Parts: sequence; C-alpha cells; structure tokens
Amino acid sequence: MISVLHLSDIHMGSGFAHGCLNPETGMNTRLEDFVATLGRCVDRAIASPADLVLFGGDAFPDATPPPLVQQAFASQFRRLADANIPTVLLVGNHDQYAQGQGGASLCIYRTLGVPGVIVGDRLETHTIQTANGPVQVITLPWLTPSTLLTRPEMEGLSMAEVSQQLLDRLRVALEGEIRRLDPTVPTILLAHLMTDTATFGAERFLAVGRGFNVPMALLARPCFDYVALGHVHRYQVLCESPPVVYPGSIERVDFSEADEAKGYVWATVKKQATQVEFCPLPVRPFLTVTVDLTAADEPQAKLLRAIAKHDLSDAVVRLLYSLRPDQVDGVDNAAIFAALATAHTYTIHPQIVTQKSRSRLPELAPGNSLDPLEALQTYLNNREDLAELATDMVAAAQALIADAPVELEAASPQPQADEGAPRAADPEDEALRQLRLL
Ligand SMILES: [Mn+2]
Repeated sequence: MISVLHLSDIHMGSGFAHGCLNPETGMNTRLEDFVATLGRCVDRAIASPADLVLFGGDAFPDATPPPLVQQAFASQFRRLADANIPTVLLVGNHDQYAQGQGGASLCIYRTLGVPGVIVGDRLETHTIQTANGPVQVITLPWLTPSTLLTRPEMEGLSMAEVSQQLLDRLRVALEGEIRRLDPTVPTILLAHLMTDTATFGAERFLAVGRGFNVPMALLARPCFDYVALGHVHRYQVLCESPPVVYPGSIERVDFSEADEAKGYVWATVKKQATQVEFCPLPVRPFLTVTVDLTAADEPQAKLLRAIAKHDLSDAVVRLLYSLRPDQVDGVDNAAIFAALATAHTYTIHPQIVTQKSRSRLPELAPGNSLDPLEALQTYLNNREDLAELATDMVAAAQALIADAPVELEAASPQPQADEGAPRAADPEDEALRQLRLL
C-alpha cells in the first residue's frame, strides 16, 4: 500500500487583485495565502508521511512567474525533497509557453537535478521507488495540437477533426505505455486534461478554447489503480473503480470558486483496491453581498442592514447593489466603507438602474440567458452605427470562441469600482461619479 498526496492547480501568483499589500512583509496577502495553503499540504505529506506526492499541473498563472513567486513555490517543494518524499510535478496548460516545445516553468527542477523530483512534461512512464515499494506513474501533461500533430497535418482540418486526430494519437501512445507496464506493480496515471464528464469551474475562463475533451473510457481502465487528474478547479470523483479524481485547486482563484470546498486528496494506492479521501483546507472565504435598493425608501439603511447580516471578517468581499438615479444622494460611501472595514479586502459595484437601459435591450436583461454570439448579435442589431463592422465583429468573435489563444485572466473578471474611463455624456456615469466610484 502506497500513500499518495495528490494536489493540483496551485496557480500561485494569481488573484492579487483580491489581496492587499502586507506592510510587514511587502508581499501581496493572496500570495501569502497560497504559500500558506501549499505549506499545509506539504506539512501533511511530511507528518503522515506520504510515500509520494503528485502535483497535477498549473503551478502558476503562466510559464514565466516572477522570481518571488517561483521562489515561494520552490521553497515548499524543497521541503519534500529534504524529507526524501518523491514528488512528480506535472506540466499543465498554464505552465507551458504558448509557442514552441519544452521550456515549461517546472523544467528547471529537472535541469537542476533536484533529488526525488520528476517533471512530467511528456507522456512517459516513471518507476518510482517509495518507502513502501515501487509504483509506476504515467505522466500525461496538457496536450496541444502541436504536441502530437505537425502544421501540414492540421491544414484544412476543423477543430473537431483536429481533436479527433489528437485523440487517436493519444490512444495509440497511451497504449504503448500501458503495454510496457509491469502488471505486478501499482500504476497511477497522472494527467492534466479535461474529461468529457467533468463539471466545469473557473479553468474554462482562464484558458479559452485551447483544449479538447478526453473520454472517460480512455482513463477509467483496470490497468490503472489510480487516475490522478489536474485542470478542473472543482474537486470531483469521476469514477470509483479505479478512482478517477480531480482534487481541484488548493485556493480560490476567483469568485466563481466561492462556494467550493478546497483541498487535496489522500490516496492509499493498492492493486485494484485504492481508497481516496478528500482533505479540505481552511482557505479564505469569498463573499458576495447583493442588494437591490430600487424599491427601498431608505437605501442607505437597507444597504447597511444587508451588510450587517454577514460575517465579513478575513473575507474577500464584493458588494453589488442596484439603485435608481434619484437614490444616489441617499447613499453615503463613508458609512459603507466603515461597514466593510472588517473584510480582508472589498470591492463595491453599484449599478444604476434606469428606465432607459431597461427598455433599450430587453433581450439582454439579467433574467435572460443568451450564448455569447447571440448576445453580440442582439447588441449589433440595436447598433445601426456599427452595421458596417457587424459581419467582421461576428466573424472575429466566432474565431475567438473557436480557437484563439486568448488568456482572459489578464482582464479582471470582475469590473473594479475604480476602473475605466468615464464617458462624459452618460447620465449613468454621472450618477456613478457622484458616488465617487469612477
Ligand atoms: Mn489547467
């Protein structure tokens, strides 16, 4: 029986907008959160101890983390090396350069020859000697079309055809690894991918349209005693036998993960009899307070009451409230700031509700849901001045949605209260400016 600590999607260095500067350390508090949480995983691996640590990929937001972040990450994994706990670092999509081969942010550990650290940047089987016997780990990093196909091979193919070709090649390559396995030794598949049955999380916003789905039939096979996955940020068990598990991200990357438990998986790996346990980590709460003031006689009092209902201490808070233009004078920002003061950090997002914006585009009201292209088309139908550009805009949007290497993370997913240049003539902006939030 081999004890395995399986964690994934660390994304260290992301979400700085949700933190603040710690004056004592000079570091962003969210970086400190991520380091502390990773530290708790390493503490457990050393204390129990684990025979093996598997990291499922996505160490940083991109392949070129700043030295401070790289160092914070390395100093935690160094503790595993010092404790003689073998560790496999798998390369996820965020760890790869958008162009070219190799050079992933994690390859430095192989270059330096860190004892006991294996970098999984290609499909390969590693036989690892642990304190409780040998284990075989097949590493399957994030695949892009260029990993398995040359440019001439892809020419003229649709995205669906490229995905099919990729899957065919993956199937053959994986079969080759499986045939060389020693059937008497427990085997783990460690892979960074999206399966066809996973529930989506924030990862789909972080990397749009670059991947393809791997069918569960390719993963949930008796030759594997445990399938350790990375990429999806929400913890989930996709198959019981063998266990196929996403441990999820270890910290909340953004508000879309507000309600998810965060943690790692402790697996006791045995031939045909692996047991898994999810171990939650105490991570910082993300809290959204939503208030509709449009029908309130005393908007300020209602707003403060709504805030008071929540325990804000140490939380990353966002306050969303809607009000009519004539209520703007009834809101005192200083009192709101004071009411939010116990939060770790907060952002305020007032929305002015006017008859004009309601009647203008009823199709885009909050109650309706349209896919992005329909929403764009609806918008364009209402903008005669953009008629000449409309076809190009729709085509560009289709291209973006289908295949563009667009990293949405650079753009803040939540509009910040102090963001954006005010447009002079808009009465809504004028009202917002009165709230001193533009
Ligand atoms: Mn990923």
